[in-house]
Amino acid sequence: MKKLLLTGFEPFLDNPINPTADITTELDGNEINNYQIIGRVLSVDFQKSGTELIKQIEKHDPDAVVSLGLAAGRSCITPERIAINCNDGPTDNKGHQPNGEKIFTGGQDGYFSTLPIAKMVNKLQEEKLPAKISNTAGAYLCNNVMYHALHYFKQNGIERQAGFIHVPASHALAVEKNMPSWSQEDLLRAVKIAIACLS
Ligand code: PCA
Repeated sequence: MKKLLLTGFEPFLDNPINPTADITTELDGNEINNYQIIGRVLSVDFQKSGTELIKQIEKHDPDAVVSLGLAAGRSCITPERIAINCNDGPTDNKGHQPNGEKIFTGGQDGYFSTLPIAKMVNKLQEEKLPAKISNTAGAYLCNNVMYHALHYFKQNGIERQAGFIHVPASHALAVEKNMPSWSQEDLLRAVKIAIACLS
């Protein structure tokens, strides 16, 4: 049995719910596609999130790492193509305001996802779930943890499937915010389909 580290995030900014935390918690301990899932919820904290992820990678030595995050306002499931060496965006949950600084001084500018992102999109569409590849994960914590994982594997000469998938708001989150939303059940189904695409 292979191991998959699946991460989500705690709520942040004006989002009192983060559907990725529930997906991750729900799938923890499940088996999909011959992967034993280790589900963990990460902080939204520029000082901590990346380190939390790397600690879990070092602890479990997973065969694949799939990180999930909320992209409030997006209408599709969006596997991310690239992570960039930059922290920017609004204040995090600890009040830290990034200002375009590098995540790792001397780190390469970007890393491409090593997840089968095209296969994931095709499979989701086949299952009638809207999906498309995203060419930017932004520069906030989602980009930050994606960069951390890919940088870690590259620095250590390890070839692993690793990357990030942004998901839309759940109905529970969107109900007062006038934004596109999915049922939590469909979000969960989409993540299971994406996991089934891992080799
Ligand atoms: N989404 C944010 C950070 C946490 C989350 O779920 C992002 O897109 O960077």
